[in-house]
Amino acid sequence: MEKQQGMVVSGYGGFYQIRLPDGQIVNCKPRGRLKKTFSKIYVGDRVAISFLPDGSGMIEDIHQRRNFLPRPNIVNVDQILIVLAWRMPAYDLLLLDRMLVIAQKAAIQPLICFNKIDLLDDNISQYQKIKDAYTRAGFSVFAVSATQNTGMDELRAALSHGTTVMAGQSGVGKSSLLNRLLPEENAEVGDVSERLRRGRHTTRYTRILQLPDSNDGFIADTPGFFIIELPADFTAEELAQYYPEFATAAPCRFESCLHHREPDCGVKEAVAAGEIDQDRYQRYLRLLSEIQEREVQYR
Ligand SMILES: Nc1nc2c(ncn2[C@@H]2O[C@H](COP(=O)(O)OP(=O)(O)OP(=O)(O)O)[C@@H](O)[C@H]2O)c(=O)[nH]1
Ligand SMILES: [Mg+2]
Ligand SMILES: [Zn+2]
Repeated sequence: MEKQQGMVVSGYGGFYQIRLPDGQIVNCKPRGRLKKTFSKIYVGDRVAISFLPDGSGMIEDIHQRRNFLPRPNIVNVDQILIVLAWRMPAYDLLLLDRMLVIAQKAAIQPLICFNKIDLLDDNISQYQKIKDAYTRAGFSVFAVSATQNTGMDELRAALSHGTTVMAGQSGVGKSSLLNRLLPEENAEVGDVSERLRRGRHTTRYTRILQLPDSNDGFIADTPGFFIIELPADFTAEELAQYYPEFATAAPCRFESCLHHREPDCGVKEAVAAGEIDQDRYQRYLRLLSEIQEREVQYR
């Protein structure tokens, strides 16, 4: 039987929507035997399907995954656009650092997107300081407003190739950005509770859409979250390797230096000299102690 290759663009209730190379979407069910060999099918999976007489399809094979992102749950992505809001809900830089670390461990290129920049008011220098810290660390930072349609051209250019997944707290404006990028889509947009200052989990399912004027640019909208944890297999020793700016510091005396209590630490010297952002370093210590506490617990 003839098989076709495609990509899982969404899935719920036991059905998966598969996009074929020509753009056609086919509603599919997985073959029973797949459930035994693979625990789950994820959005982003590359699959082979066969057609049933009624026009629906059957997922026959799931191809090897390039990478796996635990949260939001998606596979085979090239970039993660970490979306924060300037206000409502207020940005959380510890959450940002957590996501930057998780993305790098999964070998996914992170991009940082500050949305609701129209709410910046007279805090421009505060924003500039944050932007500088992350830019100097080597990350791309975008400032946009989905509602005012500002900064969207730069963002669009950064998303034109490969698959980008948007991730961030509920209410930061991921679906609003999607609607700017794909004006025909009309994704449901929620409001932010006045009392709690956070979103209401409007988006329920992850789905991948093709960007206009692009052959191979895809964007995924995902449900928001409140908290995110470092994966359980994260070690204290590897954490620093996901802080690119630490690599610019002079070498430490000890090769196993965690840049915390050790003497002759190049990273601490660079922080003291103002070459590495003090706040980023403090948040690094927070994550380090979190991992260390966990390691003690499970030992
Ligand atoms: N002021 C302002 N409000 C915005 C902007 N972008 C989005 N919003 C508002 O923020 C609220 C939440 O937007 P959504 O797009 O639903 O947020 P989301 O990230 O998709 O939320 P979840 O689906 O719950 O994860 C809506 O009321 C939007 O109108 C912006 O640039 N500026
Ligand atoms: Mg949404
Ligand atoms: Zn050190």
